[in-house]
Amino acid sequence: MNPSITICCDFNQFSIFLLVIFLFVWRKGRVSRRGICLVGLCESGKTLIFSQLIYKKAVESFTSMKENIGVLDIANKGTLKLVDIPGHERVRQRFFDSYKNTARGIVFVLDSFSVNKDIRDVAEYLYTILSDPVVSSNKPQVLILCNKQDHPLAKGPQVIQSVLEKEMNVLRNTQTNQLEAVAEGGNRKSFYLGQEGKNFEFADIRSLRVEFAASSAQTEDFENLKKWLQSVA
Ligand SMILES: Nc1nc2c(ncn2[C@@H]2O[C@H](COP(=O)(O)OP(=O)(O)OP(=O)(O)O)[C@@H](O)[C@H]2O)c(=O)[nH]1
Ligand SMILES: [Mg+2]
Repeated sequence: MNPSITICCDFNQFSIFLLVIFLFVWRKGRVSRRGICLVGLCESGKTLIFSQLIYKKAVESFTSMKENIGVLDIANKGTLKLVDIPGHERVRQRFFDSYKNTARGIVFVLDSFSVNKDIRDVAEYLYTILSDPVVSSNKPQVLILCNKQDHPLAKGPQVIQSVLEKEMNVLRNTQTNQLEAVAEGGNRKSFYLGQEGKNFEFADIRSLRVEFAASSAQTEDFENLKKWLQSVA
């Protein structure tokens, strides 16, 4: 046989071998990630959601300063590890850094009544999470949970999505301008959330699937959240 053909075959077999190894390691990493991180500003309702889902009852909660961890049984899909991350600005990044690598999903909880007032803080925290290098690399599914829907003046998920997209757009422009000013020789930092040349939309974040849903921890309305958990598990 022609030696060059032999080398070519060996090379092809070696590439397939590498691809199989890569797929195996990638799938194993994804399968072994069973965490669901509950994140969001203080008072958005994370701990009440956590206690309703894990203990099936409301426990009186105060501003959390440490995480809560519990196990969720998902029908026919095994278990997920639910982690309630405190929303306090001083500690939330530290706790998120400890659990983000294990996240199969991230539930970003917001208060649908106070969202307009807090829109800058909500958008900043969400932006930090979505542009986190570990998040963009592991690609957990993301649910933006519009909680406190029982409040008579609560905004619905569609309205919240559009307000949040506008705010994220402003934030992205500010951050991009800052990066351009700081970068040496005008070199832009490569990471960009969404699509360049158009206004920010969640659907344009190619590496992440971001969905919106409504809930009320007060009235135990978790229908959408439970459907999402079932699909993620
Ligand atoms: N009306 C209403 N109140 C809610 C709902 N969810 C939570 N709350 C109330 O909002 C307050 C804050 O809820 P927590 O669950 O402690 O908020 P948290 O997100 O854990 O806050 P941090 O621990 O500070 O990050 C509590 O008084 C809850 O009872 C809801 O769906 N509807
Ligand atoms: Mg809490």
